[in-house]
Amino acid sequence: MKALVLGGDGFCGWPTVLRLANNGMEVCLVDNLSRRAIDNELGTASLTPIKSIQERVKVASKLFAPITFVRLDVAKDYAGLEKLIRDFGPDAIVQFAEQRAAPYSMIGDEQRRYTVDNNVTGTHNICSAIVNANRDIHLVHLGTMGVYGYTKAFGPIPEGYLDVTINSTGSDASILYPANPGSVYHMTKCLDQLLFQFYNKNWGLRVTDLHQGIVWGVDTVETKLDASLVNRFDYDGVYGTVLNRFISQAANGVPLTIYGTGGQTRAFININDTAECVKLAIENSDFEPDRVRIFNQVAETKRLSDLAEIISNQYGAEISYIENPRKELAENDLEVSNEGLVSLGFSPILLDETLVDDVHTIAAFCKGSFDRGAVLNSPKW
Ligand code: NAD
Ligand code: USQ
Repeated sequence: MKALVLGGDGFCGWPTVLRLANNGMEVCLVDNLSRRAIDNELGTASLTPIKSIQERVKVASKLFAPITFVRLDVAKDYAGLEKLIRDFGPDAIVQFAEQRAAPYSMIGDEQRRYTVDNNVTGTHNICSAIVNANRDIHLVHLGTMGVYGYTKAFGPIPEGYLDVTINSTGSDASILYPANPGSVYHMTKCLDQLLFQFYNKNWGLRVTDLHQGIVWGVDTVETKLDASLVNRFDYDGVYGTVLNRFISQAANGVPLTIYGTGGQTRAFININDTAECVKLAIENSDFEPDRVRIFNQVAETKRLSDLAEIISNQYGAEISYIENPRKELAENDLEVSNEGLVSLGFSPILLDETLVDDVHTIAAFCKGSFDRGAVLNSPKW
């Protein structure tokens, strides 16, 4: 099988490229390296010493199968994208190439507009290019659990669609779960969903939208095989996600930064499982595209105060409660179905002390790169 991985230089994309190549797929990695440029703009960097994309691809191609790299902006170079799809002829396209930090998207008007332009136009360009080049291509998109929102909810969160009964007529319907984004970034993922609904309805586009939870961890089976393959590890207040932040804070003697009460409950997934679930989605491309296939890509849910407690108990770290820079509920419940991916063979890795310990070891090993000034640099909204 041939897979075109867009955004393949990023935190989730790189380990996925390696997983697909390690499983016999021919992979073409596309990236415009904007994430590395944003590191420079923010004055932050991955805690781990990531190699250039050229070095990464060279080493991975020797270890697995040849991987090609194309530097291309999915949002700005439509002609290049369509030509690449025609020339490479992928069976599947994986879309990771979006600006993915909620805090970044809320810094100011420049970042709000960039996030919308980059994410929505990029995703639309891909749909449009598939229609022109080959409608049999399976598009696998990395979406987010944040499209559902974190309210008191209508009960357990189903996989994308909500079964309802219309009061006025008594008739039943299955509707796209009402979108309820908490940031401009999350809003772009809600808009992506509408693009997929239309392209599926009009052209029968075969789309799998993976509503992923917060990813944690750094190494995967493949990245461990050579130091040049090391994955990026964000820990700053803009791109660092909560569990990786807590672990790196514990490794560097910084109190764990709980925003607000810590009563927020979120869904989590380990980085190994991100790669595995995308592989499963591609390997199971043969479904009836009568509607967009939506899976919740999550392993488990955790309340943030419980998460901090686990890390604190394990490493003796202090916990500090900080005024929440975000507009979100002080507490929410979250029950999520992940039965779609489980039915394809997904066996979730659960938060486990040995795995957390591995990440902690890496974070401690990279101590020299930890910048305390980057811990509390989140914008407020
Ligand atoms: P990342 O920022 O590390 O990687 C994204 C990659 O896409 C970067 O290498 C960037 O340079 C590239 N990119 C961005 N815009 C591009 C464009 N227009 N053209 C070409 N390349 C472009 O982010 P990540 O953590 O790997 O996330 C990947 C995807 O997974 C995102 O869409 C994100 O919304 C989703 N996701 C991530 C998480 C998480 O916890 N990291 C959780 C849920 C969903
Ligand atoms: N939080 C803290 N302390 C911190 C950092 C965050 O308490 O130091 C809290 C936040 O207030 C929030 C929760 O932790 O309640 C999650 O924050 P996060 O930064 O880990 O995650 P989020 O902003 O939601 O975004 C991340 C990814 C995004 C993805 C999303 C999945 O950056 O790409 O879409 O997780 S989800 O959250 O399920 O929507």
